[in-house]
Amino acid sequence: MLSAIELGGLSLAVNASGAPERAGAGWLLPSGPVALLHPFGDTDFYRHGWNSWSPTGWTPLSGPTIGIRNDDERLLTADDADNETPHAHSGSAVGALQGPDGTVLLLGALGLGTPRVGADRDTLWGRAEVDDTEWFVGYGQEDAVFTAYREQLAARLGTRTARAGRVWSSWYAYYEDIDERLIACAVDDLRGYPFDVVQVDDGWEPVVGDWIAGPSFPNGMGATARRITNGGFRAGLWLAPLIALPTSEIATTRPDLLVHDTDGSPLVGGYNWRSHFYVLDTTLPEVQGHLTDVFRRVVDWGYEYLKLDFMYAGALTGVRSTDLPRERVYRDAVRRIRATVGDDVYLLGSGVPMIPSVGVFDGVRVGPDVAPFWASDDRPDDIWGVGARNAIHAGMHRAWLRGLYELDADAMYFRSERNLLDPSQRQLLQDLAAVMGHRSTSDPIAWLRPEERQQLRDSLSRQHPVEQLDRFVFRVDGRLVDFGSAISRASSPYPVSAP
Ligand code: 9PG
Repeated sequence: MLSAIELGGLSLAVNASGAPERAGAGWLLPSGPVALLHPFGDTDFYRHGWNSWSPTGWTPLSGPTIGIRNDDERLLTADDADNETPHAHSGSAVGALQGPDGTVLLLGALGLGTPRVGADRDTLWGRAEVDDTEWFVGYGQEDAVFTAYREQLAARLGTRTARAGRVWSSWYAYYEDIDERLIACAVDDLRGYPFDVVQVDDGWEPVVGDWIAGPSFPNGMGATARRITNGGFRAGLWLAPLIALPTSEIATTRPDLLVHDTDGSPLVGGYNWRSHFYVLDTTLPEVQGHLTDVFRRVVDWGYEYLKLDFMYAGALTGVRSTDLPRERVYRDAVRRIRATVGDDVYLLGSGVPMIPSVGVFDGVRVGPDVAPFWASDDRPDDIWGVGARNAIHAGMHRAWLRGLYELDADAMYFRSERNLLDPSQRQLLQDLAAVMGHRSTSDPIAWLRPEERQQLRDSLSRQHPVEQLDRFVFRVDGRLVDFGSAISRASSPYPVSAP
C-alpha cells in the first residue's frame, strides 16, 4: 500500500505491506518489502555488511558498489554471498542515505530474516528472505538517527552489558604456533600488568572441529586455565564451535551431523586453514547435545571468556534437519550456548552475523583482522582485508553499534618489535579501542622495550574519556583524533567519504 510519511520536514512516499506507525522520532513499517522515494539523488549510501568481517562503509551511489568482488571463496566467509547485488548498492539489515547538513535517511530492519537494504538515486528499499521483521525509518542528524535505530533494536533483541576488561590474546603475536610452555611463560611475564583476561587463541585444538586439547597442550586445557587463573587473570579460550575441518573426528565419523548442500554433499561453509570446512547442523538434537558437552567441558576446565569464531557459518543457507529461517537457527544455537555457559561467562563473537548477535553476545568483532602493518603490500587497494588501516575503517563505520554489545575493533599494539606500524599508527589503534570499548593486545611483555612496557601499563590502567565530534572525529583523552583523515590517506579506488 502507498502512504506518505512526514519526517523532520521531509515528505516521503512509501510503499509497504501496511500502514506506517509513528515510533518516537521515526516510523515503523510492517514486515514485507518496502520502498521509499527519496529526494537526495546521487548522494552517499551507507552499506552495512552482514558479518563481523563484511565490507561496511559510505560510498557515492554514482560510483562502484561496495562488496567483495571476484573472490567467491572469500565472499563466502566474509559476507552474505546469497544476497550480494554487485550491480546495485545494497547491504545487510540497515542502510542510510546522506541528506543535506549532516542529516541521514535510514531504513533498518528490527529483527531476523536476512533483511537487505539498498538504494539508487530515487529509492531506498528493503526486503528480507523471511518477512518477519518490521522496519524502522528515521531522518535527521546522523548520530540521532542511528541512535534511534539502535534503541529500537535493543528494545526487541535486548542488550548485554558485561565488560571484558583488558584482554591479552595469543593471536597477534604467535598465531597458531602456541603450546603449553609458551602460554605459561607469557602468563608469568604478564603478572602484575593491568590485564583482566588472558585468552588462548587458535592453535590449542588438534584440529578445528574437535574441541579437546591437542598435542601441544599435553597436560590438558584445564592445566593452562589454572596457570592463567593463578597468574591473577580470568582464563579465555578461542573456539569455532559451529564448523569442522574435513579431517576432524566429528566430520569424518559423523557426516550426518553436518549441514548439507542440495546435492546431498556436506555444505562448504568457508575456507581457512588451507582447506574448506563444514558446518554443524544445530537443529539436530545430537548436535545440540554435542555443543552442550563442549561448552560444559570448557567451563569445567576453568575458562570464563570465550571467543567464538566463524559463527556466521551457522547462519548459512543449507539443508538442515529442520527447515527454519537461517538467522533464527543461528540465534537459537548461540542462545543454547549462552544457556549452557551461564550469564557470567563473557562471550565474544567473531565472524558473527551482526544483528542476529544482538542480545546474545557480550562483545562482537566489527571488522577484519588487524595486523602489524598498515595495509597489505599484496593488496594495497583492498580496504576489506587484513591490516590496521582496514580495521580502523571498519571500526569507524560500526561505531554506532556501541551500547548493543562491546565493540571489538581488534588488537592494539604497543610493541615496535616485529611490527611495521609507526608510533602514530599504533596510537590510532589504541584510540580506536578507547572509542569502541573492547581493549585487547597480543604483545608479549618480552617483546616490549622498557618505555613500551610503561606505555602499555599507562594505557591499560585507566579509562580514556571519549567524545564524538563528527562521523570520524573524536576527542580521546582531550586530544582531537581524526580517524577519517587517517584512513583516507590510504591509496584506494574505494572513495572514503570525508567526514
Ligand atoms: C584464528 C583467527 C583469529 C582472528 C579471527 C579469525 O575472512 N577470512 O577468511 C578470515 C579468516 C581468518 C580470520 C578472519 C577472517 O581470523 O578473526 O582474530 O582468532 O580467526 O584462526
